Amino acid sequence: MLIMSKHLRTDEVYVLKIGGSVLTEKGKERKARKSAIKRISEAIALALAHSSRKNLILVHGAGSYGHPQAKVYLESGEVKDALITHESAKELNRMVISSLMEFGPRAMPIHPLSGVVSKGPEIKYKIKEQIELALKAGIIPVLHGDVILDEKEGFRILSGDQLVVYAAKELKASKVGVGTDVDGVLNDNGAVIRRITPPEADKMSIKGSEHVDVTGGMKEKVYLLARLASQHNIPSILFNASKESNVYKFLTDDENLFGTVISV
Ligand code: IP8
Repeated sequence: MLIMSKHLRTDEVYVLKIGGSVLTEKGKERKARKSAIKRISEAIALALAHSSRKNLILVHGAGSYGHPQAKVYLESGEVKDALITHESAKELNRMVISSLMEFGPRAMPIHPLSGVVSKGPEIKYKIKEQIELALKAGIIPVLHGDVILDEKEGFRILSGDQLVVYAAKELKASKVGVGTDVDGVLNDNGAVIRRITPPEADKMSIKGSEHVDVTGGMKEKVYLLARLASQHNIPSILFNASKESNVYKFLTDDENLFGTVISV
């Protein structure tokens, strides 16, 4: 656990997303995996302490605290259902933050509903300064998949993956990690593809999730991360955050972290 990379630089910005399938039971409604939340918070605390890494932006998915509720909203179009989705996603966010604080790191929420809007095809993010100032103050900003106000349609869904791409781009991240409950992107034989370049990503057929997933699952992740690599030269790694020590490995630049790297 204490082995650190020789190349570690502490001023770089890392963006880490933990998927809702890791933090919650996705087949149920509002069911958290408390032990996973605790394990990941502890891994983050240890990695930050061991590496003196300062700039971590954490994003989490909504899992069973967002997808079933968002599906209800998308079917009903009722404002009430959109707000229930938001409240529910916030509940998971609160659990993540409390758990992090118990292990030491200071963490604060940034709720997309309060700082991101959608206008036509464009998403307008007004959260850059909050993220920057939080990092400057030594606080981990914790963002999450949410509903956001839309100019025409009332609300729309903003995924944690979109937030990852935004934050990585705006804060010039040097590394992005996306932890899910699988070992990486799988090929048709179920084996992990170790590296995907943007042109390869465009040609791939990727299987979807077996649970309710209103934001596109693995396919959308690969698409978004491939664009992050091709347009901004920011590499990412998709790895299994349900496995002990992978989050720690990501944050401490352990070269043995197994997963799918998406890079140019
Ligand atoms: O879990 C989804 O975010 P994701 C957000 O990152 C909602 O895909 C509200 C379903």
